Amino acid sequence: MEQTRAAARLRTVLGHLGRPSAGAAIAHPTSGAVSPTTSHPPQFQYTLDNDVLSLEQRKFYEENGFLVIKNLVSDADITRFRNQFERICKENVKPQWMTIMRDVALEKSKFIPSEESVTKIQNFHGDEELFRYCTLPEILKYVECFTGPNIMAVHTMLINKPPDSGKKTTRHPLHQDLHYFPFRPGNKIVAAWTAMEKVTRDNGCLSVLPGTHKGNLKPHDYPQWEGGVNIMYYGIQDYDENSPRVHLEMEKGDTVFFHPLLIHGSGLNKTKGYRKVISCHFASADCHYIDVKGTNQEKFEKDLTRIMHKKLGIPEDISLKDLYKFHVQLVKGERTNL
Ligand SMILES: O=C(O)CCC(=O)C(=O)O
Repeated sequence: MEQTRAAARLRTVLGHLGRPSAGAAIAHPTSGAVSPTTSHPPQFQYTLDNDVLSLEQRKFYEENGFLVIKNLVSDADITRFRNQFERICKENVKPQWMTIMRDVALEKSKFIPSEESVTKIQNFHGDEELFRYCTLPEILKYVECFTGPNIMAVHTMLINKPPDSGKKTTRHPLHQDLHYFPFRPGNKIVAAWTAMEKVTRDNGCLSVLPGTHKGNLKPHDYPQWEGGVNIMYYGIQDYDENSPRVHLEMEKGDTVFFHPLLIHGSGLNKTKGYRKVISCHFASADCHYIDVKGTNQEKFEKDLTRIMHKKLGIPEDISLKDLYKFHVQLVKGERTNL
């Protein structure tokens, strides 16, 4: 019964995405007929009133916790992000505060400064060229539909998923991004994730469990994977196995916006190429900080501050909240709170 309901739900989501089954390319998920209006205006919890999203798009996000906007970021901008990424990997430029990550399967002795040895860069707010992504008007126009007019860029990443070595370490376990954030409410936080090239199931596109943004923040821990797991790749053990999963195959420039409680992850990169995406999490400047001590997020706080201490010399006893206060950046409106 549960499985039948799940299958029906998956059909509905795939119908919205404009494709007949999981694995096929997404058609235009943001277009389509607007549902007939009813005499009672719908009550929305996850999106704000403005004239950017159609009624259908709002309903889709409310119901599923994500929304794909096709062809949002230009080829010219993506080329600029790629070029800057290459300069960073080759160590031609060394932006401040950035964390460079390498796959757990890469042997230290084989390291040479190149794109092939960097799986992810985090916190690129110190790099003017990459940070342009977080200020693009076409991105912020959509972000405002979730956060309102005062917008902070709170976390940035460029992910360069390498070809899998056979150890399956290129998977990203299912997780909720709110686990990493010491501020609330979650409904005023949104991720923008832009494909820098075609992303498919073969090169490890994003997988999402539609509707899970309506649940709570679940306990996260490192999965017990035989080949090892990358640092900070926490996962959820307790999720409904029968929950429908949607693989977001996207073209270069397509952007998905998603809620920080949406359960998502990404698969193995089975190709020989490096799958690149650029991403920023945004939050309303009206959000408030929370203390994560005594919560399931505390382990992450300890891990992160240990790394920041080792790599950047930041005091080890700094709280997650203070770490964020220090690096979040206003990108639109006023810094009211965060
Ligand atoms: O791009 C990916 O592979 C997944 C990224 C992701 O979910 C994350 O870093 O939170």
